Amino acid sequence: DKQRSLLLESSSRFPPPPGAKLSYGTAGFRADALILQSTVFRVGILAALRSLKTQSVIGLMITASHNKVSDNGIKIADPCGGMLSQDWEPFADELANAPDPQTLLSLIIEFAKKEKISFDGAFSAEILLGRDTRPSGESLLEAAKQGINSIVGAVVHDMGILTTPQLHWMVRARNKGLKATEADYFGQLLSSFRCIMDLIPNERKINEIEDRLIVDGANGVGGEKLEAVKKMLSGLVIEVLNSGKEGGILNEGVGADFVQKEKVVPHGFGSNHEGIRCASLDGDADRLVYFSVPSNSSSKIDLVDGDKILSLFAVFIKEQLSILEGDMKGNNNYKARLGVVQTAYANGASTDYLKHLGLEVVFTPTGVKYLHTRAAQYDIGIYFEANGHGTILFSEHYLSWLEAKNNELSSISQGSELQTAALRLLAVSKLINQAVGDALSGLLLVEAILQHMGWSIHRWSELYQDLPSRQLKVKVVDRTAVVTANAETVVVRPPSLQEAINAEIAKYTRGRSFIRPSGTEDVIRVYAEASTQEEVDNLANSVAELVD
Ligand code: 16G
Ligand code: ZN
Repeated sequence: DKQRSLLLESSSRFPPPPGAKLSYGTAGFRADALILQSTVFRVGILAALRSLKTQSVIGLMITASHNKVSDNGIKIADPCGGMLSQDWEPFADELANAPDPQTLLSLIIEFAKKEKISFDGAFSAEILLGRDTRPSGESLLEAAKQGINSIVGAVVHDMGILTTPQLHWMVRARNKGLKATEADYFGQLLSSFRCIMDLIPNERKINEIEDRLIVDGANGVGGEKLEAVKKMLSGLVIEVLNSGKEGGILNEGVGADFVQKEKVVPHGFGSNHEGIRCASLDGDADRLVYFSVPSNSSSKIDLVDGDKILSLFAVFIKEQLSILEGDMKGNNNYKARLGVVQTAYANGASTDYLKHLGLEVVFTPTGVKYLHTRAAQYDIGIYFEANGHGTILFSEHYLSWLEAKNNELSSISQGSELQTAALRLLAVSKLINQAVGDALSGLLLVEAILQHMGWSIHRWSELYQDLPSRQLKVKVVDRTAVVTANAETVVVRPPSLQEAINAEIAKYTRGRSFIRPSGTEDVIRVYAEASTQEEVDNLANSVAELVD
């Protein structure tokens, strides 16, 4: 029939690269852009199928995040704005690796049957497409469109150049029946930011805080979008460096991944920025870290990573909850379940600090899909990876309670501390992206909270002292030989490797170390922590030797 011949005809125009084996991985397909045409075309088909299956709008983002500019990648945003449901990943792999159009067609037919996807035209697939600033994005976007259009009746909206979180936000908004343009996104961020700023208690307004922020845009889409936000913003002065307009190369010596891993200033920053609050975004603006340049410094920075952003958010949320729950007037009372989600990469000092605040801290494996799912189990779930990806999730149930509480309070005690706390929490839920970690919304929330607390970046950084840590990677032939458990903290295969690691750890004060297979590269990653830099370097090296 028509559908079959359309699929056969269009896929013959996108032959897969010979010899390449692609895998959907932690965050979609990622590879050298030159070999991605066929993969992106096929993910276009997949997205249309996903839309038919869920009867919802689906997102497709073309980006390779913090990887080099010659790479690219593609990932799917599910109806709620989150990552593609994991049970579809194996099908994504099969599609990408099908050797010829006929095999591809059979896979699709078989899968559609299994998933009870109907092509009767009662519902038309609808896809939102976005891409980052990579030059290869333009032709890959075309390939994605052709993939989508090979499903009869599918509708595609090219949303242009976007940050990854913007695209996820739009998908979520569309499926909630809300307005979902970029202007709507900016509008929501700016009004909720303004709301938190306007609710800062007067006595806190005399503060030590410098109102200037300098942001490293990684020469990517985040810098570009921040320039747009900046123009509409009051109460905060932002200067964007590495916006991409000065001709710098995407992610090269710049960006959140570079800054967090190397702990040195990004290109374009130096001694003239001593003591000033600085932030860095990654290439698609879903990661955010802060830093400051100490005086005297070589190029070393004082890093304020995802763990510390998480801690700042937790302190603020907790403050609002204790105001709100400390003196419950009226009869509609409820105690929020607040939870914090980290990975094994979280600095041990951050976990201690959070537990000390009385918070429930849980761990998941690396990768947004795991953290996000876990955080969604709380009324308010805060998750962050040390690398700066994270957000705060509010349950629908809690938000309706909060709305009702706010209405009740506004009639009995308009403008009270209690009502103000409710309003702040509601504003946070609108400012911080509910679909995925978002550097732009995260940055505005950090800025609003620092102003609220009257804290400088130094005060913030001193919440706790990071334990010295070290990350190494070991190239291996087969990374799947290493299998871990307990949120990647224990090696279960090869046998007895964990005992050997334990024996090394036991030699150090506050020693901690784990290994895990990377989800994005052919390497085993090693992480270690100990009380001094010298000790931690030794620990990391000896654990790496055990892997080799
Ligand atoms: C991906 C993940 C990120 C994770 C990183 C780990 C998403 C959207 N991104 O970039 O969360 O930290 O992979 O990489 O899930 P690795 O497995 O190579 O260490
Ligand atoms: Zn990213």
